[in-house]
Amino acid sequence: MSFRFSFKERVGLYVVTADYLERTHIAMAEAAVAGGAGTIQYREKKASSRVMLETAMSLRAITVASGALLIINDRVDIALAVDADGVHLGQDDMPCRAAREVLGDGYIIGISATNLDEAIEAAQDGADYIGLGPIYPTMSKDDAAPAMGIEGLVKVVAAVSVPVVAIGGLTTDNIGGVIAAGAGGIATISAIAGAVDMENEAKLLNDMIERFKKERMI
Ligand code: TZP
Ligand code: MG
Repeated sequence: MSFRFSFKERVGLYVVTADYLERTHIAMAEAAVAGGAGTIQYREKKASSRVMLETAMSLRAITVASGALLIINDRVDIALAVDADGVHLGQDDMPCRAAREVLGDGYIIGISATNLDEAIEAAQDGADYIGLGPIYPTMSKDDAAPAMGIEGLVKVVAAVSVPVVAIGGLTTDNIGGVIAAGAGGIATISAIAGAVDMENEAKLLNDMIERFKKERMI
């Protein structure tokens, strides 16, 4: 049985794992949770369902041991099979309302949006959070939409009441502005996969996110 954790409280640093820059899903997730990441998303576009299931089971063990949330990209069935905390669905995946029918209220459903209209629609359809991006240009997604910048993020934050998890080109150099603009979480592939020491980078990012969120409340 899954529980509906408070995504808003726990999203924090949201690390999206990928076979990218010679990193593996498992290595990224282990380093990320050791560095304090609150959420791990398993994002795999090529592996067979069987391999996905095995990897997702390992990620479930890593996230349960650390108290991080596990979100499965694209695949509602894999999320159910490993008792993940939720799914992350894009504009071409199972629609939010259909996923809710399958999963019920006990699972987190995140929806990708690349603009204001998609974000508003996702929130109206019952998404628990919006994955918004790319904020800045990214190298890790071939078909990424044009970067929207902080202006695009500000508009979405003002229009929806669910947390907005920003993604795309986010690093220690720019997350201050992204959190100040109202992002509820910071999602990244490259900042972790591209780091020499992934755990240390996760810790740096996580500490910054916590500090910037506190400053935002003042
Ligand atoms: N969606 C928008 S950008 C992106 C996804 C999945 C890739 C992640 O961005 P980055 O720049 O590697 O952190
Ligand atoms: Mg998808």
